Amino acid sequence: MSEKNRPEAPDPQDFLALDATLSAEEADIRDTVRAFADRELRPGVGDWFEEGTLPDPRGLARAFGKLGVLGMHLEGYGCAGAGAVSYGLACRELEAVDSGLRSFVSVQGSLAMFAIHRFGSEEQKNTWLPRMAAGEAIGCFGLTEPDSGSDPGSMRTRARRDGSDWVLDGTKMWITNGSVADVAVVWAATDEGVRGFVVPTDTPGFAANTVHRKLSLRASITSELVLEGVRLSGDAVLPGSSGLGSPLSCLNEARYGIVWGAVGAARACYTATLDYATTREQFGGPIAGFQLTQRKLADMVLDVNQAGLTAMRIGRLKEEGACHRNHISLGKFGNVAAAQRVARAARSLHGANGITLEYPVMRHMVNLETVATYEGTEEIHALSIGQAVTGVSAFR
Ligand code: TGC
Ligand code: FAD
Repeated sequence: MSEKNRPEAPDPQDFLALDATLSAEEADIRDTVRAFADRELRPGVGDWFEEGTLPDPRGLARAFGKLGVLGMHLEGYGCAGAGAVSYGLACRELEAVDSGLRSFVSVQGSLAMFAIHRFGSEEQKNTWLPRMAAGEAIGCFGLTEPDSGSDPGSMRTRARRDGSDWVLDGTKMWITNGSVADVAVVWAATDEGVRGFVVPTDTPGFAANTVHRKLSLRASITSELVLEGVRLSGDAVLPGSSGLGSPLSCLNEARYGIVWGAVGAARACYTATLDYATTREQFGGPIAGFQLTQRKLADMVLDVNQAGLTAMRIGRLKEEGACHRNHISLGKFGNVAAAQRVARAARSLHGANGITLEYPVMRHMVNLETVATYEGTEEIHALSIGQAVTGVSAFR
């Protein structure tokens, strides 16, 4: 067998040469999103995190819209119709800057837009999707409640019929972009089971309150949604939605983005550490020269590359139409844990500098606490995998 393609040494930034398997179009999307992230996001993100907000969410939405990443994996209605790996690469490059920025794109495209695209009427799709794809309208996705997180089936938000109208009452909690959204996709219990509703946020009775004092995902807006007698016309319901499986199928899309995003956060921490360890000197030489440091770097390389392989495999399965939701659970479960290990090691190798916002590592480390919690906690995905391999549910 010819070895003419054998490199002198593996590329420290892509040890398993995974990106060499990308098509030209996928590599182009990666480069375009990476260049945008370096130019438009990276310079400001430390300040946004410190301030605990996104200073210009509407400008950011429009910039993401122009870049073409909002609902980029959806077909029609102004969406790019990109492949699963291309969408994953966009998530990876955005989360290499900050999990909160990938979240912005995930919630808009994989949750709010996906729900309308999958379950909406033609009128709902035409009204909202082109504007959301362009970043002219911001969407949010309200499933979680103060007392219903991992167990969304216990939700108390209720939609009742009143003549031809629907009336919604309840509270949603921890809703990304809730207080800057133009439209909320709200999931509510009805006499026919759980259904989704398209709620313009200027509807009387709808209010959103921003959650303050977060110690994680600070470059992201998180809100409580309060619905008090929110009266909607009969056509506000997502006609295709039926039962808890409907919102859960949207989660698969966003979880898939996290599978890739976690690789980006891990890679960013590893890259920063490699740079730091080769330049920081103690005991007369670079700390990269110590055996204990090299062990940590080797563990990071392993985690980043194994997570990358997992993401790529799940992406290709998705493109083949062969991806099961438990494949995504495995990816979310494994890749977020891998990113957390990398971020913690990265923080320790940065010493005191590692606790500041001058370096990205602790910001990623604390963001990953949210990433491990939302879209199904580590325990929920472990139980999903356990159920898949044993056939026994241990949720209750
Ligand atoms: P269970 O009886 O198992 O299921 C009810 C129905 O749903 C179906 N189903 C799914 N369908 C599609 N995709 C999935 N992932 C599905 N999981 C279940 C299931 O087949 C069943 O269908 P049917 O036809 O038989 O009725 O429901 P359960 O009450 O036992 O709960 C199962 C569990 C725990 C796995 C589920 O509730 C769960 O995933 N909990 C975690 C909740 C969660 O992830 N919330 C995320 C909220 S959104 C968010 O966090 C956004 S963060 C922002 C960002 O992404 O950046
Ligand atoms: P709980 O469900 O109360 O869980 C607490 C602990 O109990 C966890 O460790 C959990 O794993 C464990 N646990 C629960 N059940 C079991 C079990 N059966 N077996 C073993 N352990 C169990 N939601 C939205 O709908 N839309 C959004 O846009 C959104 N954005 C978010 C943004 C941020 C910054 C955060 C932090 C959360 C967001 N969420 C959003 C909510 C998120 O999905 C929930 O926080 C998550 O599903 C967990 O729910 P919980 O916080 O109520 O924890």
